[in-house]
Amino acid sequence: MAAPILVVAAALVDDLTHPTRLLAARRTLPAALAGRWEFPGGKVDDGETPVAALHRELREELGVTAELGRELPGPDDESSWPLTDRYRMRLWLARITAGTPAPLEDHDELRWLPVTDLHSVPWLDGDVPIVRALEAALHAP
Ligand code: 9L3
Ligand code: MG
Repeated sequence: MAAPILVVAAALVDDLTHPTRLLAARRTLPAALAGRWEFPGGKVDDGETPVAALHRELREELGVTAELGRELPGPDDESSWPLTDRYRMRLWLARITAGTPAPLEDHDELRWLPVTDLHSVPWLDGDVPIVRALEAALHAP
């Protein structure tokens, strides 16, 4: 089978050093994923770097510009997280530097979740382990 496609996403927080809130986005498609919540982002295009793809996705999906913080490394090659047979994902902490996030594409709701209450929405199955790792990373001294 072909190598999994790389997806990039952002853990958008209010403050990179002392985060108190995280932006979650509710998907509208495909039908199997509609209504589930995710870290906003998407597929890296051919010839595009992962970081450039993430900035593009944040502009297209939310209408924002962001500065990236550290990456939350996953267990796969190139520090990615397994999502499904078809997709793997890399995730960076990020903070909005311009724009007010709006659900412009592929989402119908955005919500700032307290970092102490990240499980109050139904995350995509693939994002759940990443949410857990993020919680651990944020609570680490
Ligand atoms: N996906 C999972 N978690 C995420 C993101 C951004 C994406 N946080 C999955 C859903 C899709 C695939 O990756 O099956 C491609 O994402 P998109 O390009 O449809 O956003
Ligand atoms: Mg997307």
